[in-house]
Formats: sequence, C-alpha cells, structure tokens
Amino acid sequence: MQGNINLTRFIYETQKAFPTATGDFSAILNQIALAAKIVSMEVNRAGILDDVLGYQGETNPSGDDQKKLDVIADNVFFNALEHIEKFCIMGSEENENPVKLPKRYKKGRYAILFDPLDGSSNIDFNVSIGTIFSVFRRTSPEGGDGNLQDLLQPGYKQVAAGYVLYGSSTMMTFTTGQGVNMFTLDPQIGEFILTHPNIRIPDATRYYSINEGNSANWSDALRSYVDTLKTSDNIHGKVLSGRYIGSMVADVHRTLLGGGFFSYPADSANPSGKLRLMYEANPMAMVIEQAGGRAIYGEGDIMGIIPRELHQKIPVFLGSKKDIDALQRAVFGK
Ligand code: AHM
Ligand code: MG
Repeated sequence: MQGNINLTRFIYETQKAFPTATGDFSAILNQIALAAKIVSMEVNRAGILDDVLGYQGETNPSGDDQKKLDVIADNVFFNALEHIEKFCIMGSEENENPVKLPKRYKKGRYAILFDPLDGSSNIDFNVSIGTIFSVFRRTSPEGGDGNLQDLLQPGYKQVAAGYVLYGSSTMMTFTTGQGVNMFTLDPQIGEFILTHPNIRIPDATRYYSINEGNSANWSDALRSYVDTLKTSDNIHGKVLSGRYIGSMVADVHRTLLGGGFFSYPADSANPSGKLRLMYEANPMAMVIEQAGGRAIYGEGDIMGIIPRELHQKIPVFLGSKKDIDALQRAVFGK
C-alpha cells in the first residue's frame, strides 16, 4: 500500500489479501469508526453544551457514577452496531446484563463488548478519554439469539480488539490478530488515516505509569519494585519519570508508543484492582501483545483467564516485554 491510506481503503486492501473473508470485519470496523467520529464530536463540544457535562444521576454496574457523556457514547455505539447484523449479542460496561439485539435484525456470527467512554473521571477536565472494544466469535449456535456465554470467553479467543483515543487528536488503534495499526482522524475530511502502521512497542523508555496515590495499600514487593524505578538501579539503568493520566486508553496509548509499563494493581482496598477484565484488560492485552509486549495480572497472562462474570475486575500490568518480565520476577517471583 502506498501514499496516505484511509481506514476504508486499509480494510478493503486487507480483506482482499484474504480471499475467504466475508466482509464482516469491514462492516464492524467501519461502524466502530463512524461511532468514534460521532463521540469525538460530542467530546469536543462537551465544554460548550451545558447539558453534556456532569452526572446522569445513575451508577453503572461497577458502582461508578455515570456521566452524561458515558450515556451518550453508549447509545452512539449501540446505534452504530446493532443493525449491521454481524452480532448476536453485545455487552457494555454501562449495562449490567448482556444486551440483546432487536428482533427485527438477523443475528450475526460475533459478540462485541465495549467500554463506550473510559476514563470518566477526566471528562470534566478536558483530559483525554477513550472507547475500548473487544470482539469474539459466537459460541452459541448460529442464527439464534446470543447469550452470556458468547461474551464470557477468555481473552485469547478475541478475534479483534482496539481502542479510540479522544485526545489532542482522535486516534483509532486496533488489531485483528495480525499486528497493530493506528489511525488518526483528519477532522478536515472526517476520515481516519493510517499514521502508525504495524506498531511495535519499544523496549527502551523514560516512563512508568501507575497511580502512586494508592501506594500505601500496595504489596511491599510492588512498592519496592516501583522504588527501584526512581533510582538508576533498574533494567533501564536510569531514573524513570512517572506519567499517569488516569484514563487507561491514554496511559496504554503512551505505553504502546513510548514503552515502559502501565499498571492498575491489586491493593488492600481493591483486592482485584479496579479495571474490568472483559471491557478493559482483555482488549488492551490483545493490542499490547500483538505489538510485541506482555499483559499479566500477576502470576499469569490476562488473556488466559477464564472469566466468571461480565463485570469482574482484574489487576493489570502491561507494557514492553522487558519491563513486564522484570516486574513479574521482582513482584510475583516468576
Ligand atoms: P471508568 O471506566 O469508570 O472510566 O474507570 C476506569 C479508569 C481507567 O481509565 C483508569 O486507568 C482508571 O480508571 C483510573 O483510576 P484511578 O482514578 O483510581 O487511578
Ligand atoms: Mg472503563
């Protein structure tokens, strides 16, 4: 492929290389991109429209207060995806139960989970937020309605995953299991352009990323390990800088491009951490591993976990292989 490549062309050319492809992924990715453009526009205007910022007055299944933008983004993604007849069931971080598709649509071969607007605590401050998505092939018989089991699959069974970052520019990053590609929205033409083809996460870094406000509740091993990053006695042989935005999408995005690691660990107040396995950990783990990195919960890989429930939480450590290997050895003795 030559020159400036837009998302539609990228999808078309990738599909051409697989003669047996049905076009299902093309439809799915194009509709995710459409929803991302709409949410991006809403996020950009949120500070101007006084009915968009602030709380909705409800909590989501994890007990977090729902922001109005969370609910807007949730609706935008459902509306963009429900009618394309590629899914049999959907799951959203904002909904307690799996979301069935309207009867009038044929049921497709895939199940999708998404966190429509991650990093909600940053919404009111004009700080980057994002959308995360994860796609599985259905396990229930074709044709009928899907069920919870279509969604509750281990991460290694994901067939596609990615995120959209609403930052100083809007970027869409995804993998279908053949590496990771990153697209930047050109607002003048309203198209995503391939700006970072086949990304590999670097081994060298200047940064580590973790909420140190919680360090009093961490394990001693984790606290000691993070302390080594503030001296030159670590795998990088230099003092690292801390970078923590508090939006997983933005923190993972920086880690993907800049190396190092991002973590939301378990602590004594949150024994399973804060991040959700199905909506946040699994899709980001697939992206990071497809870029040559690693994603673990502690002793083992995030994508190996057999999920128990839709909103279950899991500690997350992800980043460059070199960093995660060292952290796993020091903190979990593996
Ligand atoms: P959310 O889905 O309610 O937005 O919560 C998830 C977010 C992640 O984006 C981020 O990594 C984490 O919460 C930050 O939490 P904290 O503010 O405790 O550091
Ligand atoms: Mg979230």
